[in-house]
Amino acid sequence: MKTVITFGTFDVFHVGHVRILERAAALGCRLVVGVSSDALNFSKKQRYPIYGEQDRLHIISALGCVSDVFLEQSLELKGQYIKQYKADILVMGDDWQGKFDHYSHLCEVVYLPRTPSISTTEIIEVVKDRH
Ligand code: C2G
Repeated sequence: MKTVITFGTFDVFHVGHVRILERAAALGCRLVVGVSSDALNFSKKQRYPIYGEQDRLHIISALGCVSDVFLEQSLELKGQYIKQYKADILVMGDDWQGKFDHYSHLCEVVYLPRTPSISTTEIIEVVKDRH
């Protein structure tokens, strides 16, 4: 009866995103997803996502493997979100390997391998090159 939590921007939703969500969901019985807000993205990457936060929330909440979604307003609030949603496991892709180990006093922290050869940044570059 474990609750799993994960975080991400999930901009220009692709198969790498769906695969990590499916694998995260398989670790428990309930998957909660924190979707990074537009403002959080701007502060991290100095650009806004292609899809706005309401559309990204809508896409993630429509997935069968996802039980609950919320907007992640700050990277520093992860501990609070873990407690609020009573998460037993925090899942992130291994591009974040080691970065969230300090939450291991609150829940188990698991890094899953990223799906190779696909990323939002590469998709944006391919689309740009075609124009
Ligand atoms: N991912 C993956 N395989 C890919 C691309 C992404 O498994 N080919 C995973 C990432 O490792 C991450 C999740 O999909 O766990 C979401 O990826 P991003 O949208 O790029 O998330 P990011 O901007 O890194 O935001 O609080 C942390 C941030 O919100 C994470």
